Amino acid sequence: MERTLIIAKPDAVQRGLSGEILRRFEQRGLRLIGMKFMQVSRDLAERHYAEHEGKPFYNGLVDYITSGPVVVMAFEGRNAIVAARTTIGATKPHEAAAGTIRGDFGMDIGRNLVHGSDSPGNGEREVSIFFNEDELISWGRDTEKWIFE
Ligand code: D4T
Repeated sequence: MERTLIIAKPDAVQRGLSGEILRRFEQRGLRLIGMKFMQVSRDLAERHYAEHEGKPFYNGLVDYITSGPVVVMAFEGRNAIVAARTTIGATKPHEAAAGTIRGDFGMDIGRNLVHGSDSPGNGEREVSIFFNEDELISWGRDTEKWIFE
């Protein structure tokens, strides 16, 4: 079982796409275990993007994620990391396949709409920095057997 942190970034919220983004992951079959609308602080952004510190785009990345409210979602499921990343599409939206979120709604790497954890380890780490354990709900989905064999 994997966990992934999904963020509908400030541009997605500003453009009224947070519901569309949630819909795509739900419809894919990922199980929602936590969600909140929040303003990311600089400190939280720096912890989230720690692996990019020192890269030329790091400051822009922190400025972007803190530039307005976001919708943060945690999903759980078998192969959740790869499933979420294929739903999101390539990092550069102008190269992302049509049918992915970035391929359908984005044009610019600095406005790539959505974040998804890139490994099971980062999924656990990121979910735990954005959510307290008591904000996550472990629940049984009645349709589970129609989604996973
Ligand atoms: P996130 O982490 O936002 O889901 O994006 P990706 O997983 O698709 O991409 P990433 O980790 O390689 O990069 C994180 C973030 O940095 C921005 N970025 C990246 C940028 O502005 N310029 C760049 O050259 C790169 C490589 C975009 C996504």
